[in-house]
Amino acid sequence: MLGTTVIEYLLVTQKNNPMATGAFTRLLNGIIVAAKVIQREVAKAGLVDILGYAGRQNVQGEQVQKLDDFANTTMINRLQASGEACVLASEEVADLIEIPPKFKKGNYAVIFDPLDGSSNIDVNVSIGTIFSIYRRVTSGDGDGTLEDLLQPGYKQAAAGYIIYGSSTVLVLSAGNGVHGFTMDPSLGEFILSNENIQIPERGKVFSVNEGNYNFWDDGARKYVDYIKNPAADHKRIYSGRYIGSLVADFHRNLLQGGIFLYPADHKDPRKPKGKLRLMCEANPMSFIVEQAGGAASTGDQRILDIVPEELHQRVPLIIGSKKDVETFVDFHRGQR
Ligand code: AHM
Ligand code: MG
Repeated sequence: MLGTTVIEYLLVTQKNNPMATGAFTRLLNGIIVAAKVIQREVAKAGLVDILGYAGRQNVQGEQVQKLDDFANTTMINRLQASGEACVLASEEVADLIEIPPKFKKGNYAVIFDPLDGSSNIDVNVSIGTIFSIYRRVTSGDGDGTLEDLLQPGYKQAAAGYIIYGSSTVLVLSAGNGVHGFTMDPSLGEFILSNENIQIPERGKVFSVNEGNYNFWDDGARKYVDYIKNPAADHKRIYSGRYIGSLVADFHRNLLQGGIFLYPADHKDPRKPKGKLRLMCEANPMSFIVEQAGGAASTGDQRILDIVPEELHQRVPLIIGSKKDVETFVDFHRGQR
């Protein structure tokens, strides 16, 4: 029997919401269509040498775009055309992105990372699209502003990601749990596959770039030493699993339990707060993990409480099973 498609699921779950007007579903549909288009191109990525190099012409005489540029343009075009967004922002674009006058402006502000982990494309490792959705806070039905985007993460109306892996999976939360939908390639539809995902309270996996060990603060170093010490009081043997692609590392830990860390390091003085971006990476993942019963922290503060100051600010990210994140925080505060 054919399962429930993501749009059917959204329509059913919103049926009892008196505020539901279909606007959110139309916005989400824009992202879903973009994801299908990006997925199709990702699947062909290895053929780029045959079909043509980025920035050159392919055999049909068309200009070949780099895959991350293509993903960015696709997300922008579909969201602008949805008629439900008032302003957009992307990891790939320095300033906010307006909605052209020919399109209706809606009540949502969306910020996204069109193709996260794109340095992994050439080696066939899973990559993903991450998105974060806010309700507009400026009044009227004109252009949205930075104010609509720079809201703390706990105010997100919804967040999600699409992982282009051995299958393509959409993971979504609109504040009522976390649900996974797997693409059936023969239908081109995302079908409900993981309803109400709950992350285990404690995991057995830690995901971190240990190459940065000598650049971390004491707390992060001591935590990683502790987790690797079989004689420590956790009485577990943790496995190290680091793909180096946030969506892939996060997705595995969400389903199986574990902790992902990108702590602050002093490797690059221009990035004193680690590598990952608050608005388009940390916030959406933190919204999802909390909805699944997990936690996300900088070590000092809950990620979702941070009041953003700029679109592209970076933040240390410690995210995953609740008890594992709590233990990290204890080490970070010098309480262990
Ligand atoms: P990107 O947005 O430039 O692709 O960088 C983000 C990626 C994440 O997917 C991943 O968690 C991280 O960078 C890995 O960084 P590192 O190679 O420093 O371990
Ligand atoms: Mg990214």
